[in-house]
Amino acid sequence: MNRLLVRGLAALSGPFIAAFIALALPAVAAAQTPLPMVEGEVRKVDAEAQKITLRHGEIPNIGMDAMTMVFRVKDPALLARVKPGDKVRFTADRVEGALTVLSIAPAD
Ligand SMILES: [Cu+2]
Repeated sequence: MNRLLVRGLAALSGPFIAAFIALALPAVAAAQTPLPMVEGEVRKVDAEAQKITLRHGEIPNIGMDAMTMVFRVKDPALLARVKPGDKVRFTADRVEGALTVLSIAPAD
């Protein structure tokens, strides 16, 4: 490699690394911010379609008021823990454009 190119790369890599860290840190912080727990009641479970119908309270992180609606479920194993009529607490977020339940458990 010619010397000029090596010097050029060395000069660029410092700012590049700083920019990378500046961009990556907020993403890490965002990923670690816990989603708010939402109260709900299971209306229907469709394990085959990986969907669940929930009557839910307000979901502040996606700006949604209380209603009954169908969600996708991130992991079908979540559906084994709940059945229609159960009072639950869950987290939901928009994943690839679809409103998706990321965690769910029977309420105490
Ligand atoms: Cu809703």
